Amino acid sequence: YASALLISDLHLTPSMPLTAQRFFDFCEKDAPKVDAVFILGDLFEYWVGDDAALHSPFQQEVQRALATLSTKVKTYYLHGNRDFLIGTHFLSRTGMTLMPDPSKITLAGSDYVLCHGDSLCTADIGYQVFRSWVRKPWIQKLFLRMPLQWRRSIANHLRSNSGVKYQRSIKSTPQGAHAKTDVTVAACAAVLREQAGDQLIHGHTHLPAHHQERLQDQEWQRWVLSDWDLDHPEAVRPRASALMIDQNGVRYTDLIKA
Ligand code: OKV
Ligand code: MN
Repeated sequence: YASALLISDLHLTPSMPLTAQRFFDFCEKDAPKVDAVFILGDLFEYWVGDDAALHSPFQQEVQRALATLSTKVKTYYLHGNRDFLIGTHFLSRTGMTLMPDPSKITLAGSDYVLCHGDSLCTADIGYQVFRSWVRKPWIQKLFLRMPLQWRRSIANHLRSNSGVKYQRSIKSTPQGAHAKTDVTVAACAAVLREQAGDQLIHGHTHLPAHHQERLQDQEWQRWVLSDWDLDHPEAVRPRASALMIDQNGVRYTDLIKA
């Protein structure tokens, strides 16, 4: 593709209407200007199965926006740590193509390795244990066979527990909340070596920045995507940006000003 927009971590939920509205505008106005759109996970705040979307007017609305967008540009999605249960039904209803995490793609003549980013946070042992369980296919099959109300209730329990843990880790980490939950240099080096790449793009950490990094004789560039939050302007400056890749290279585009 000659031009592409990459986004992640919108964490869409009906309780964040301004963020959702910015996404609908993105689908209508920003995204149709490029050849391909890549959603690198955590499009939704939670996902307990494609069948739940049938009962949610909000998820239906997001589905419709993506389906319309997919008729205009190529749309790709890879799983995040929250919406990893998005399955073939939702994908086919939106017209998005599922990419494995990680994936290497060529954009405007350069190769980029794309992933959500949670698999790179190898210092967060607690999360990696959680991840290794919920990503097991047999565990997912069991979960998806449960009645929808059970799944919602398990999800609500896990979500409220993880909030408590996250608040504690902020208080107990002197060098900042992100020390343990950021990606590690070793994990980035490993995924780039496996994929034979030297340009990495991911989300998840909500720390948008361009990094030039090295480990021994390996050197690479890394771009971190921003999360989206237009619904808490007093707590944190409203933010939403995308990464634009075209013949001019890679750049962040602020979707608040735009
Ligand atoms: C997603 C996270 C909640 C982090 C549960 C098996 C289990 C799937 C699930 C339930 C939760 C996704 C699907 C959600 C991510 C949280 C809290 C913390 C750190 C099982 C398979 F447990 F029954 F075996 N889940 N949901 N978290 O609400 O979207 O990533 S979720
Ligand atoms: Mn994430």
